[in-house]
Amino acid sequence: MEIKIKQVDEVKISRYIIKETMEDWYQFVDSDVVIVGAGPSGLTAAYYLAKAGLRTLVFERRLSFGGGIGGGAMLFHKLVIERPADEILREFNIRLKEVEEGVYIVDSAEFMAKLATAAIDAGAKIIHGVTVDDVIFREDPLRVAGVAVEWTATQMASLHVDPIFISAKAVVDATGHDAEVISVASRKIPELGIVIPGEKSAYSEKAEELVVINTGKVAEGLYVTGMAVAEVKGLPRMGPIFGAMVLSGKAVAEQIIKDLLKTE
Ligand code: 48H
Ligand code: FE2
Repeated sequence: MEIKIKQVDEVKISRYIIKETMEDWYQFVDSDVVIVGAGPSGLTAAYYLAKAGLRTLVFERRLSFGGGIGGGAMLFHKLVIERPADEILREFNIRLKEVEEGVYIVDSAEFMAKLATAAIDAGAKIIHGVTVDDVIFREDPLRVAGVAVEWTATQMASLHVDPIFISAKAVVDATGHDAEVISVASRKIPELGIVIPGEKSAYSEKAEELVVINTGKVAEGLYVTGMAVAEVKGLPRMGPIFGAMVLSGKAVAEQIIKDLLKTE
């Protein structure tokens, strides 16, 4: 079989990549929404926000999608989902096995891949290998107005490199257990009055609903979703049941859409 492969030299390869990358950064430096973390809550939020037409940028520290989804439960590659979160997963064509009425098992690789695909297809931009290590704030009125970002690799090498800034009308902390963005905001902007009680031990039946109910705005321009909600609001953890993560992602998106697009 004869294969005729188009020839592209190294200079062209480099130029195309540099130009296209910089065009993305140039465009997204002024975003509607910045989501920090591409775990289940962040990706679900990204899907609904992008679908609503908001310019949505996701920064993910690692070179992968899905946050805690990939590790499954103690590396067992299955997770539990409960009603009504199954409706969201069905929207992404993720297959569910019903093990009792309203309780489902999902395959972790399928969950990660299809959730990321849904967010990207809806129009969200996801950039890997970037860590958010600070926020931008403004006074009158006091608000969070964006984030400071750095290459994860630069951070790992402990190099003294200043960040660049991305402005956003809404910043979403979807960083999981450590609530990294809200933690830095509470420490460096005490005027925001954010006190972080920390996550409590496991109480699955209660934790799922509490996380969803407590999802939302923590300060002007600053929102919380997913496990970060438990950390910021002092709620129990739930273990490898992920319904609340996607429901929380959807809830934060709905709140932001309402706030930014002034819809009901
Ligand atoms: C860029 C960052 C930064 C940063 C972190 O941990 P995640 O999966 O978060 P959630 O809240 O969507 O889902 C939580 C779930 O995975 C979980 O742990 C559950 C349900 N636990 C229950 C229990 O009892 O333990 O994803 C967060 C993502 C990760 O991919 C991080 O790499 C990323 O955010 N991230 N990215 N800048 N500063 N901090
Ligand atoms: Fe966890």
